[in-house]
Amino acid sequence: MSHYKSNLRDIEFNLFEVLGRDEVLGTGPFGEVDSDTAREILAEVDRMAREELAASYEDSDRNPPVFDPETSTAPIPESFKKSYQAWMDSEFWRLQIREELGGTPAPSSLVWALGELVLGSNAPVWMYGAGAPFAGVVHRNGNDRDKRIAQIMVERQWGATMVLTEPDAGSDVGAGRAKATQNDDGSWNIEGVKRFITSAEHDMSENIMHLVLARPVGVEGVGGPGTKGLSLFLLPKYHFDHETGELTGERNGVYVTNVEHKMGIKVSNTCEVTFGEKEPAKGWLLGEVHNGIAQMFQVIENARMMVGTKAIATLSTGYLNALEFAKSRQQGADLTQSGDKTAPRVAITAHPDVRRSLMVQKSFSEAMRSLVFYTAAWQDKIMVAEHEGTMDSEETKLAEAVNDLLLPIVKGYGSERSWVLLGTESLQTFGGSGFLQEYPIEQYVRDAKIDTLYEGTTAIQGQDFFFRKIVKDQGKALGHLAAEIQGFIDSEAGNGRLKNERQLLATALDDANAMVGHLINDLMSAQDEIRNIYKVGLNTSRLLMVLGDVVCAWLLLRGAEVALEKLGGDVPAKDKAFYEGKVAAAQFFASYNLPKISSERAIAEAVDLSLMDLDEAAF
Ligand code: ST9
Ligand code: FAD
Repeated sequence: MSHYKSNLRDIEFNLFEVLGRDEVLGTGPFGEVDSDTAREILAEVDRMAREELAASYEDSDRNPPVFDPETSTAPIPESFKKSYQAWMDSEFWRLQIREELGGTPAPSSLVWALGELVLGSNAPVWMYGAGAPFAGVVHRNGNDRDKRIAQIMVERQWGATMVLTEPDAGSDVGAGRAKATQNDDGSWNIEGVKRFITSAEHDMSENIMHLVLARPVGVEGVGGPGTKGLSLFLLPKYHFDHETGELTGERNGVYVTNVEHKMGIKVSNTCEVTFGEKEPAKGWLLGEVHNGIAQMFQVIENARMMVGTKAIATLSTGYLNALEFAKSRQQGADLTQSGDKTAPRVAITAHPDVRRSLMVQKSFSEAMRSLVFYTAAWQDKIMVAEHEGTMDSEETKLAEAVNDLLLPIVKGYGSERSWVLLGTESLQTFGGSGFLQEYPIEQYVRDAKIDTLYEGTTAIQGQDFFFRKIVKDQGKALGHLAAEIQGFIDSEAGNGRLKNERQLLATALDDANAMVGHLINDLMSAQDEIRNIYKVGLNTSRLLMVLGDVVCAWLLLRGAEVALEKLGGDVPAKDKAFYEGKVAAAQFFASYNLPKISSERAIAEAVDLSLMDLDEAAF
């Protein structure tokens, strides 16, 4: 039986009933993927996720790859290879890339819907299979040489990696010391050690292309301190003919020198990579321009979306597993009959606290699914604009800014809420059984923890959210989002049925706006008293979580509005239960979470410098 329980009905509800993706499917850049095709693809990937992709989830955790220092290899277990091959053979990964690279462009919203299914069933399949979208970044930023390399990467289905982190440069990427020296033929030699590099070694493709950040030396005007002094180099594991793609048989001096032993996602090789120790590690400067951090952020933005989607997908399957267990587990009598020792035993779904827990799981997983698809719908706009050549329009700039604003919520809020709830609610629903390896939940908890760490920890997401996405943007994207939420509050949405919830949302939005104002005041006051910036730093993660709650509540309530409209007409019994569930989840989420935001505001406003004044010895 599959560990993975998908929620295709809710995915389709978001895509088609709430976000109206029929409008973009089959049009403009997405001419080849119309709504019917999209539904067929979703159905097939849903099946594949539950069957072939999920099949190796447990085995590849219990029998993970083992690093052999003699050969610098870490072969992937056969069970996982089959899942990976099923995904690659399906060719659906081509929906992520442009036609010049052999792709069939599909809207981002559809891609992340497929992403949810793959990431929820076996996330490393998606990660190992990301060579083609990596090639997309090479193609977009490359010169003619690089564009051909990108084509080869796709044609030959090579793996790819993003190589930023070093032992002393994690969150602080700009502290990286790996250096690049130019050769006479224009290529570069890289020297240094990188740490924690995903997919840097495996035996599922003939070659692996590493996208490496390193600091050029000896060239005037480049290679300065910090992230801006980093350039992006393409380094293959094996050298190849740049025209035909054939491997020359010559090994490049990029070697994996260790594979980490991890808490979760064990089949995803996390590697130490040493450059230029045995033989020169030779690479090429992407696009022949020194613009490494900006180029790498094109990868990072996609990967942050991926991490948030992975976390949320895991919470969703965690919830559905917990729900199935709860329906069949009999324990105790109904609370109304607790005085009667002979009363019949009931399924635990009858107990109020279990119901509360199940609805917490349902409402958060559905809210955050809406968050992913809503964000992706903004990405659809950007793709359409690229196709139409309207990237400079005000509308597109707004779409880019709103997408940027939402990304740290998807990644930071999505991963924090998912990882915590998987432990405190999904696993808890199973009682002691949840602690056992007989059920998938303990692996979910282990596999989801990483989502709050890589691609920028939650602290980094909070800072990115406030300093870059709100302050640097001068509040434009946030203002737009707040106006959309206000419009919903002021509407008659829900025909009286959502009045109370719209009121709760109004108070929460006021509190969130006040918090933003408070942080901005603290930031301004730092111009006179620099230590006041600490007050901002004490509140950025809090602000991220608060805005996450507000946006999620709003998105669930929008879904509830649609569900209520449907319930007003003729609906089949199965759909009736689904729509009633949508309304219940939205109402629960609003009443369970939104009132807490006033307290968060009070806490934020009360923050002072006492914590920063405290001697470290007192901790
Ligand atoms: C990692 C990988 O953890 C984990 C999983 C791997 C799985 C791989 C497979 C799947 C991936 C699939 C991807 C396929 C690709 C598909 C693409 C398809 C389209 N947004 O604020 P400043 C830039 S990897 C955009 O001064 P500091 C910007 O250029 C390791 N750009 O920062 C900016 O210049 P300007 C992940 C941004 O103080 C410049 O950076 N590691 C953004 O110098 C400097 O900005 C991390 O994530 C942004 N949000 O450096 C590190 N932010 O301002 C986390 C910055 O002129 N640490 N830029 O525009 C940070 O993010 C730090 O805040 C820092 C600070 C390093 C940026
Ligand atoms: P540190 O940066 O040392 O952070 C330690 C703690 O301090 C964290 O809680 C952090 O939030 C906090 N902190 C640090 N700086 C600040 C600050 N300025 N303000 C507030 N708090 C701060 N990297 C790659 O380049 N490529 C990969 O493919 C890749 N894959 C990975 C896979 C796995 C399984 C893991 C574990 C890591 C991977 N990484 C990868 C690295 C990952 O991105 C880093 O681990 C992450 O960015 C954090 O860096 P760090 O571990 O050095 O922690």
